[in-house]
Amino acid sequence: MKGRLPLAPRHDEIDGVEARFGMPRRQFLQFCAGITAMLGLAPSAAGAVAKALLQARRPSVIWLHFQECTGCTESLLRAEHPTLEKLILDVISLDYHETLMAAAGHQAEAARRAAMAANKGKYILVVEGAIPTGARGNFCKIGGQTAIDLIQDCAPHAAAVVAIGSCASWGGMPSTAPNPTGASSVAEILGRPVLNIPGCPPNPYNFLTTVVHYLVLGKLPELDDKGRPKFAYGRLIHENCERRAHFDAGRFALEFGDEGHRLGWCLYKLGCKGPETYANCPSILFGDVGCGSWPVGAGHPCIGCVEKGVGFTKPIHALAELLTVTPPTQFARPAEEQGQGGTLATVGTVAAIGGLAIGAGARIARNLGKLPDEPPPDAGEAKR
Ligand code: FSX
Ligand code: SF4
Ligand code: F3S
Repeated sequence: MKGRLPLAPRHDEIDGVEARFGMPRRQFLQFCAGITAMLGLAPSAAGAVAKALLQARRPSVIWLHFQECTGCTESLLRAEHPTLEKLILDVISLDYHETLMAAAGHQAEAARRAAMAANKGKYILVVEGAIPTGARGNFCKIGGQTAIDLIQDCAPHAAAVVAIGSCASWGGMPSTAPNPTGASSVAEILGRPVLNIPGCPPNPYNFLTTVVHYLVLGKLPELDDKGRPKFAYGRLIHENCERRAHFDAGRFALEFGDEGHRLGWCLYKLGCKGPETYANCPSILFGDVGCGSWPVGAGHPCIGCVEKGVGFTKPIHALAELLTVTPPTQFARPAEEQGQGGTLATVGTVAAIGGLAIGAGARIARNLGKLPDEPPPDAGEAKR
């Protein structure tokens, strides 16, 4: 089905949806409409999304760890809905992950080889962490193989290679000057582009939405010239920031704790790298705790952790390059309550992944119920 949307499901295919996903058929179709919007598809593609989710392929995923802090995995584990466990059980088959698997030593290595052999050409290879190239790669060895050898073993037979986190995407923190280990990105080791999901750590929903795109459309999302999904890294943080109106009005915090800082003014003069960093942090937020849960929202300048040449490269309090000075035509609201546990966007992703996930049904339905063309929530919903 690569590149082509499947047809909408037949009535009899949807009939079992309540038993399978624990939600009425109408809610399921609402979920699919939300997912379709998240993926940037035309509303008419919602039927195709429904069909793809019902078919529920579970691609094998092999997840390698190298030079990093395991924050990428931790951020997925802290994604409240769905939890990584649900992601594993419902949508992907996580066949090798050193942090999470029970197996160890030779058993673990055997599990990786078995998964690769059984899913040759079909598995998704996810790499977390940079790859040390100094000392002939000997700074990082797992099961007797260097990180370089492991990547070169696993990548050729993968359907897709995903570099998760800034370390794997472009070297990240381990590559900070003077980069004593020669920390390099996955793309540099393979000598070809891969799909990058940078961030230190990356927002878990950007990974989850990428997986959903792959499941629904049978291909990876459209990428920018740095290999990043455009749905997540297509706009400057500065264009979506809730403090942008202060920037344009010339109202800046000049010191941590000064009046401007306490009043929530722009952090540009404290070194905020939002004007030269492309990411959706202000839109999808972190940790599912609602309004303000992103670095700038918490009062700290963005350090450009996702952006090669900015994060871990420029001094944190150096002024950012202004890639655009044109004010946006619409400003983000200075503060926006996001409801209990996530934006509509994140909820759309939740629907996509775990449609599926126990307990997500009511929450997603409630949020989709806020769409303008939906009927008002019933009394039971309104009380929640
Ligand atoms: Fe850590 Fe991942 Fe940063 Fe790197 O995230 S959060 S050091 S991007 O590879 O574990
Ligand atoms: Fe927001 Fe930073 Fe831009 Fe100021 S400089 S508007 S704090 S992104
Ligand atoms: Fe990183 Fe800046 Fe987003 S520091 S998490 S890119 S706001």
